[in-house]
Amino acid sequence: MKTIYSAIQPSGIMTLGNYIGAVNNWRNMQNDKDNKCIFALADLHTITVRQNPEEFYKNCMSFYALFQAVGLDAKKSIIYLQSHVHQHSELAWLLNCYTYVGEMNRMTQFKDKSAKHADNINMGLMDYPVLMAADILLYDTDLVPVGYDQLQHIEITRDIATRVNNIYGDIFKVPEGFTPKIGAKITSLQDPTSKMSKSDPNPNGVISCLDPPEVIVKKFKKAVTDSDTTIAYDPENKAGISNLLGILAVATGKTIEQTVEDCQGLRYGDLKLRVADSVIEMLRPFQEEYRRLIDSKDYLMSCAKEGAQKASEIAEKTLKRFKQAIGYVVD
Ligand code: AQP
Repeated sequence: MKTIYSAIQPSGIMTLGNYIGAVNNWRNMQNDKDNKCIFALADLHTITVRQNPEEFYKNCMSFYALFQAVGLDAKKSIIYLQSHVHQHSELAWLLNCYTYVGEMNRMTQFKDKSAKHADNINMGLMDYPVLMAADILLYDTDLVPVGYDQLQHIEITRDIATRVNNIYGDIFKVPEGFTPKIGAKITSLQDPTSKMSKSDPNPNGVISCLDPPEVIVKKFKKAVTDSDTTIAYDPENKAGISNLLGILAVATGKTIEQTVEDCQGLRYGDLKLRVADSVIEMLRPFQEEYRRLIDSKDYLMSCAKEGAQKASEIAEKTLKRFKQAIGYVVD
């Protein structure tokens, strides 16, 4: 049995990038009976960027409903809010003492986010990967499904775990990262060289999973492509078209090769409409289920509470093991 762990920040509305690069794969992994899956809302990570309290609360509830709407099932997987399981913060503190400032300074996301939020380069922003290492290591995780952007954080998690194990013996399982074949980097529709992000200030670059069909069509119609007319998958030289083909492949469940073949002879404008229609179809059942769930606050809260209890039982065992090894007086 493999333990799969992943998390997502409720830092806005779930994007098509999060859907394709993360939660859609999580659901597939959950449905493999050889996997034990644990999925979290990384709400402690989210405040590394300042949040408006009302919006933050709404986003947390919305993301928890989105998890269920996508098919993550509280009966099959553990699904919880990170802030409900105090062991994450405690292990992050301990791991801080086994992590070097130089390592954190080199993290690409820290550099990017420091540039984006120059007025709020807080310690949490720098410490983000250590909290992420704590998330993963608490559950003796084998595999962490992530997009390309998070692979560096998996590497540092492995480094920290190995460092601790070299000092104290077998404390942590050293996890592997896992990226999907297609969709590990869905890019902005307005800047196809950068990742589609929840916090992108340009709304036309981002498809929100809750966008209504007419908005999805409008955004795809405006997608930046190139001045060529050939339909080919070549992320380096034809980033915009390749992004559209990747999205279409996932939305239709076909391979990239098959998708490219199917689209030969289409004009760019027609390709954009085809992608929009497929995305609308892919998201339709998910959006309907979301609308059904979002008003069932008591139900969502009871699932979240149950998830946190299950997570906490596992997390406590790992934390205790590590504290004992360090020499803490543990009851
Ligand atoms: N564009 C993307 N393509 C593929 N995968 C993506 N992921 C995020 N964007 C894309 C994957 O989604 C998971 C959760 O990400 P996150 O919300 O925890 O953090 P993030 O990567 O910082 O996401 P955003 O949308 O860019 O958030 P903001 O704008 O708040 O920083 C991860 O597995 C990630 O790889």
